[in-house]
Amino acid sequence: MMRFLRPRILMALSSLPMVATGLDSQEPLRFELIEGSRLAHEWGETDEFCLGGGFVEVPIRGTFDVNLTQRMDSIECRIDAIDFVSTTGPEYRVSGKGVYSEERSLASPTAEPPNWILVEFAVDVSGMDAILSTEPAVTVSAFPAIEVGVATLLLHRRDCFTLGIKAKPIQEDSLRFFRRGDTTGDGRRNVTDAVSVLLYLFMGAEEPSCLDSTDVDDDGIVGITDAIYLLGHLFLGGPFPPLPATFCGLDLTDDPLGCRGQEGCMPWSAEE
Ligand SMILES: [Ca+2]
Ligand SMILES: [Ca+2]
Repeated sequence: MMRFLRPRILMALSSLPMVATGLDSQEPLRFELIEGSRLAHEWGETDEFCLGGGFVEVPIRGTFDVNLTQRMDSIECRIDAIDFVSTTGPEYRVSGKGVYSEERSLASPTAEPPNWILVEFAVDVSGMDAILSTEPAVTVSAFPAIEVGVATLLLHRRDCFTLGIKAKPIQEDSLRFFRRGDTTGDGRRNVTDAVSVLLYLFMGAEEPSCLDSTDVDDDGIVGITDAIYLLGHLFLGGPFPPLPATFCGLDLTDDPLGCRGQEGCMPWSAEE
């Protein structure tokens, strides 16, 4: 394959295009609650927690922002600007912020991801002065379709709240997880990906939806070196592309390239 490509590479060297378009990777993602999100309030008449009093569960709607930070072996999500309000029944408002992180060992990047995420919400329920916390860790369904159950006890009021939310990003294409080198976004890294880089650079092919994945050598520029790097890895025993490569992740380096996401590419998704 290298032999086949070399003449075209040489021909094209004199007109190396550089691509510098994309999205601001620091921009928070806005999520909205979807059907099924609820706030349950239970209270007690005696000194026993939440017993003998009442119970009301109300559907809620609202939004929150998530700032994603990926490190070498973890993804941290800072939740901010929580604004939930009940849609029927008693008026409850929930605001606050929180953080959760998901960790994975680089020693076994293709292992199943952990099924728990530690969540800490500090939430005020209007007039109730409540703090909701998920400590200890709670289980969370597949990220980023967040599904969290949060329970708390307010000892002095004998009140209990349970916050159950399901959320999705408002803009589906705002997710920017990718596998570096899988330029076609099909979950596999092979010669087709190298060819697609060349077709984009030299044959006027459509811009890939994720330029970060096309920047195989992670130098911040989409160029012919990216195709060469990938071919070297595939056929000459060259190194893996820089993270995220063997699983879906975020760009760890600051560059002007963007990524409009890759279908089915959630954090830690291993290669198919
Ligand atoms: Ca591919
Ligand atoms: Ca590059």
